[in-house]
Amino acid sequence: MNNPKRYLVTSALPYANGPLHIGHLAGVYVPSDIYTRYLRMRGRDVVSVCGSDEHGVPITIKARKEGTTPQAIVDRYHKLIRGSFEGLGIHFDIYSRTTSQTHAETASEFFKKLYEEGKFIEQTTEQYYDEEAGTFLADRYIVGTCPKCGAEGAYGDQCEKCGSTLSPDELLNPHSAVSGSVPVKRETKHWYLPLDQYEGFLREWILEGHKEWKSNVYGQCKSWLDGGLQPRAVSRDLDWGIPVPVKGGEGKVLYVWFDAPIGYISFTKELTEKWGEYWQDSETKLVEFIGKDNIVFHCIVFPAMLKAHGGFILPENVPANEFLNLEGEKISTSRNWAVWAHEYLEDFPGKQDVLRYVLCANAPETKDNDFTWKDFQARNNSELVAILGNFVNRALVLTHKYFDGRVPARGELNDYDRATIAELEAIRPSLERNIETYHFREALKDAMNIARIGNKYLADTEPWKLWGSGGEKLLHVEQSGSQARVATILNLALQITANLAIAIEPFMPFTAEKLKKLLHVEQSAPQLSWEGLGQINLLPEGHQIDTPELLFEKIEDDAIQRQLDKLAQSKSQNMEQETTVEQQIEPMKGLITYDDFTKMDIRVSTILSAERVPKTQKLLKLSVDTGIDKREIVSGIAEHFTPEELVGKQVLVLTNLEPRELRGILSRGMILMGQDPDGKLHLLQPDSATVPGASVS
Ligand code: B3M
Ligand code: ZN
Repeated sequence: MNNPKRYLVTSALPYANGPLHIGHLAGVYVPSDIYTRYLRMRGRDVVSVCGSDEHGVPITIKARKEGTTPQAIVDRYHKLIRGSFEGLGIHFDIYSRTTSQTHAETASEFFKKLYEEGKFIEQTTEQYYDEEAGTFLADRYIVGTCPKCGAEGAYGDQCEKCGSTLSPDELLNPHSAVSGSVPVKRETKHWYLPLDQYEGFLREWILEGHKEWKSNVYGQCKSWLDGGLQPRAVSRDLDWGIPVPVKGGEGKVLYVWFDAPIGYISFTKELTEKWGEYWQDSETKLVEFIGKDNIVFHCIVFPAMLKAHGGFILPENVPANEFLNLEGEKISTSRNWAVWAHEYLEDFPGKQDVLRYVLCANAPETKDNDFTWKDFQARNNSELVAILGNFVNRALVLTHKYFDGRVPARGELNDYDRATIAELEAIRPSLERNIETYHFREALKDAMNIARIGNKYLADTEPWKLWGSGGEKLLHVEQSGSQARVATILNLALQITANLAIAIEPFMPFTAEKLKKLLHVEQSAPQLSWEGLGQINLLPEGHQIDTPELLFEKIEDDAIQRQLDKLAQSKSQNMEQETTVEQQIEPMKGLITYDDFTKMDIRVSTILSAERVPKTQKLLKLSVDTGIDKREIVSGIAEHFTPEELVGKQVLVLTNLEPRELRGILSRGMILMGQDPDGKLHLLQPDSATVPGASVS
């Protein structure tokens, strides 16, 4: 879309269940802030919209864990996240939250319209239900053993250990995260958006119409479309969220991924009465900044929702980044393997731009990338300090030294000056093209090249050698020929500095502000608007600049070491947690004789039937074929196994244990089990079918 009338820029709504880390910043918010700052500098009509995503199951899980309410959780993190954005100069025209009234109404209306127009299908399916807690269990609430890697504590939708996507039915030994009990299947009705019906539209719109999208985004869309789209549930059985506003929706809420993207619309409404211009006029260019894990929702699901609703524009582009790792490992909130935005702001006060710079210079634009503290230090010391800071400082200091801090007159230009100016002029088109095509790393290089050009210019022209030894300040008296040349050189150097103040602003707004102060120009000085970029008449002759100050300071090893120590601490805590499990392995019992052992009669037995012992939590009544006889055994394993999953299984039974009466049932024998330190039970089974009665020796 060339020359859109206005821009609408959205940034993925961060979940209000944890703080922001550098992965979020590099993936979504630093790029979107650069983009919108640039558009504003160019005088475009742009609104930038974001807010906290405050619904969804993880928030309720966290609340339960901490013994508090979901509202308390989202209040805490909304505040923390908003503060981090402000601290880092990441500016939105509105930063709202999906618990707002306007949002609830907007999302509710959206759902109702689709419902009334028959855009949903209703389907009743069996879902896990926790009888003890009296609630349906969202996938996240079902935990069990990962069928792929064997890790405990895998969720019904995903194993965090190996990253596999799962469905609750695949989990081994599923149990409820709410009560710990074994869930049962129960019927429940939900509304589905039949994505399959939108496949044609999506294919044409994306695969034909948006070949210019980043290849990671286009590729993911293509593979989703080629894989065939399925109807997707847009409601959930949960008590935290926006109530389903139609008949039969009692006790159900909108699925978080249904309501969250509508937040972009609600928040625009909260921002301006003219929200319709931004969302309903085809001359608006909508750009959605996201991380790669959000691609399907923004490129497939949300557009299908918008299409089903009608009347809204679609995104022109969805520039999604890949992931940022930290010191070679995946960033992980639960393992505290992250650099948290709010901690960075505390540990490195005044250095917001250093982080913005490093995260942009190293942004995971085309592939996953790694953040290391050594690289952070190196980029600060050898790029920001040595290139940008150094050039600006030299230009300002020399101006003070020779011209009392006044911009000297520019005399005749020589060929070298003209070549330098030509290089400077070439920056702007490249920088613009790179930002407008979301190549922010390259764009940042363009901006930094202005400092490189400046450094080289001063190094090659050597004004300090030209001035001569006297060093008197000679603005108003007759200058020697070479001193006039120094005036020209410093005039150009200062113009280049002013160019820098413009070019770095989208990337490093704090530094741009500081630089403008040093140049003694108004923050919104018209000559330093974007249009000034590439010009050499930005600072008039005689203009007084301020006393030089350093823009950046070196970051010493000890500051970096402190950060590395922090990470090392997370790592050892993680290891401790893992080894405490090992340490809980029971010590060996006292020795017994072989005779003691042979007294035990252990047989492979087949479980013939199993049922819960009424009015108990833990007990199952099993009838087993021991080969010797068929008998009943009462076993305290009901919290670990469902009756259905036991029937037909072969297990080991200690058959000559003294019979015992439990709840009026005579239990004859004991099923042998393996038990993990955390109490989890495993059946012990022969590795292939064995005749019942086979003895263990
Ligand atoms: N809350 C962010 C995430 O996946 C998710 C984005 C919603 S954007 C509508 O971390
Ligand atoms: Zn796994």
